Amino acid sequence: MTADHWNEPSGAPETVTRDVLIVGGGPAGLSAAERLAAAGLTVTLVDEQPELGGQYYRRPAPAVAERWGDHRPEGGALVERVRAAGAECRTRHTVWGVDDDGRTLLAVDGEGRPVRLRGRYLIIATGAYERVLPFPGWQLPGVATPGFAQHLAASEHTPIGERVLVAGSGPFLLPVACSLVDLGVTVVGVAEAGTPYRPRPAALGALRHPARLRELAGYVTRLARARVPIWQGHSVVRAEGTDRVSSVTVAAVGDPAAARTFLVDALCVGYGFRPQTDLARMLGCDVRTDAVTGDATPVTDPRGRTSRPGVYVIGEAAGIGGAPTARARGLLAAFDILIREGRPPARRDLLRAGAALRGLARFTELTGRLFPSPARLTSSLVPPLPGDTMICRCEAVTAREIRAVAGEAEVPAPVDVNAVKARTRAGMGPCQGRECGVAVAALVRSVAGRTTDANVFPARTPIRPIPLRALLATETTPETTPKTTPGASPDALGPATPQEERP
Ligand SMILES: Cc1cc2nc3c(=O)[nH]c(=O)nc-3n(C[C@H](O)[C@@H](O)[C@H](O)COP(=O)(O)OP(=O)(O)OC[C@H]3O[C@@H](n4cnc5c(N)ncnc54)[C@H](O)[C@@H]3O)c2cc1C
Repeated sequence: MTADHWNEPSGAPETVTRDVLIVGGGPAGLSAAERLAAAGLTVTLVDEQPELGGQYYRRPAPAVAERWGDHRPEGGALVERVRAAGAECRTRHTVWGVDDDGRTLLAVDGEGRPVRLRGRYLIIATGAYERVLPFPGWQLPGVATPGFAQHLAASEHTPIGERVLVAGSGPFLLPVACSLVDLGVTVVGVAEAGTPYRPRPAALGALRHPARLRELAGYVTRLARARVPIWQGHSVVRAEGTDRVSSVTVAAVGDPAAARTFLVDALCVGYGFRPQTDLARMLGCDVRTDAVTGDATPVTDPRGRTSRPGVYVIGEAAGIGGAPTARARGLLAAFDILIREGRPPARRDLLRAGAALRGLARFTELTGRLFPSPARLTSSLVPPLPGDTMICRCEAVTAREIRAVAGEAEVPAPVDVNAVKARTRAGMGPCQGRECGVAVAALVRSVAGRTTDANVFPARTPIRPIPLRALLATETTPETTPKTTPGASPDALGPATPQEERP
């Protein structure tokens, strides 16, 4: 919550009731909205950003679009189709919690006014977070994530620095390095913690995806032309600088002695993405821990159905797979709702969408085999971190402090990560542990004899900072006229999981 908003007007409270309520206007949410609105259902799509598009279809700033063009015009076209189909699009609307009834979403608009959102169906399409792992010096200005560098490049045509090192793991690192090269940046190297590009039998599966192979060859060729080395099996050991990062040391994973230091003015480090599941967890949808990634992932079927009837989780919020997978998941969820509403799509469309999702899933599986498992990377990179490494950047909590609390005899095993949070303040800052939660859990597990039953901190209200007045006004919000289709079938949302059982 933000105290500086205390005196701002919260305005007239409002309750929005629709056939379908979609949170997240990225490829997944937009694809679902287009089909559902075109079929005549009342649809409201909310997104906290000023423009729809999500991460992949992020709209360039108008001045950038005018001068440099739109890097993904198909995204703009999709947004136009969603609006033309009649979906109500509410940007600058941040969903921050779930009401006690377990089904009404609590949001705040761009002016700080509270808005309550209800749908006979709820679709959660909130996307992903970047996976970050701490290292000494990661709190320095100039250290960012590859996704942030890509945003600056795509929407602002602005390089994150002049001499940049890109590091971490995952297929996203190479396109980010290419975007930087295209902006004239000196990319000193790409440090990939795994060895995905080394020839081996598992890589033969890539031959079944020629378009992806061509894309990869394109990145590698562009980087080779710009003389950007790709160091496989290497990760960042530390970043140094006074008022901002000025050098970064990279070493072979597991062999810090063989280290090299590079002068930089920016460093981008990320280990791929992980699903953003706070809302799904607060709605009481079942989640499971993914064995490969270690992430809490909502249990969904290919149509996006969750354990709660009428609640769907789609796109990267349901599992990482890239923008085409996010779109396919959005489409399948829309088709499922249309079938339930007695407005089935053409059988041909249904079969095509199912086949597309299966094909994309095969590529995602292959990627998972070629790149190191995020769970393994976390447990190899985090435990050896020096004691003075800042783990929670918001609250300045070090690895030493977390180990000390986790190791105390009176803290019972399995260690509750919330107990560590309460004692150290790790995870209590504005990001609510989204950045450090994975590392805190890994550190707890690294303390002799300690285990933890959670891989991240549980989702807590509010999931985003909100004005205090919006919180107070939520108590008194009157019901306003619902807008659902005439003769609509009864509420698809099943009974809410009791509040006390919701995480
Ligand atoms: C920082 C970042 C940068 C990325 N850049 C790229 C890229 O350049 N190229 C690429 O191929 N992939 C990129 N990805 C991966 C990306 O997630 C795509 O695969 C794709 O955009 C996923 O689509 P989606 O619809 O599932 O989610 P997204 O596109 O992420 O859309 C989710 C939307 O939900 C909104 N949202 C989330 N929580 C709330 C809330 N509480 N209230 C209201 N709105 C909310 C967000 O504002 C966002 O617009 C990036 C991911 C991240 C996290």
